[in-house]
Amino acid sequence: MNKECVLVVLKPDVVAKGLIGIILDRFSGAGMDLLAIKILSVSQDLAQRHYQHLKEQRFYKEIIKYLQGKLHDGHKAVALVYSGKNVIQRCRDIAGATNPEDADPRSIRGSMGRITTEGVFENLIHVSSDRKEACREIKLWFSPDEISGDLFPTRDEVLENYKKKVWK
Ligand code: IDP
Ligand code: MG
Repeated sequence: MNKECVLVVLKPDVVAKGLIGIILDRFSGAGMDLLAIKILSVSQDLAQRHYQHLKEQRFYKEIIKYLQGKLHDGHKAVALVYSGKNVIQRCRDIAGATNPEDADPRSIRGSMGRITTEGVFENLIHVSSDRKEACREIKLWFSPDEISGDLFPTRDEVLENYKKKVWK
């Protein structure tokens, strides 16, 4: 299979529990290229757009809160882009099944995830499901200048009256 890319998000429970290092270690040993990484507060708009296809699910409201850090003291999330051969399936294998109780016990979700008493799958990480979703999600979470290399085509846009924070 050709080279592909994937969005991985460490959800706010990872940051709250101090597990960033141990989880990134599972990926860094797997020989993939890290193209982008950032820590961010996930807005409601980003969370809703990310999970737009799950709008009808009974757990939708909870996962929107979960991704925003509202279940974990407002903690941030960490977003990453990896590229490599067959990287989507490899990252999904490292993550494990959606339900932490069904996940391989050696996977991230199987070894560190939990189901809350409210029924939320606190499964620690998001991994894109296929190439199309990976492309949509990477463009949603990152701007072109946050990613090293030319992953997708870009165009130049001149913005007038554009307000931006700069260093004092
Ligand atoms: P995935 O993250 O393994 O791709 P999706 O079906 O895309 O799974 O669901 C997105 C997220 O919604 C999951 O990671 C999990 O946090 C949550 N979720 C999925 N199914 C359930 C469920 O049956 N109960 C509670 N939460 C769920
Ligand atoms: Mg999914």
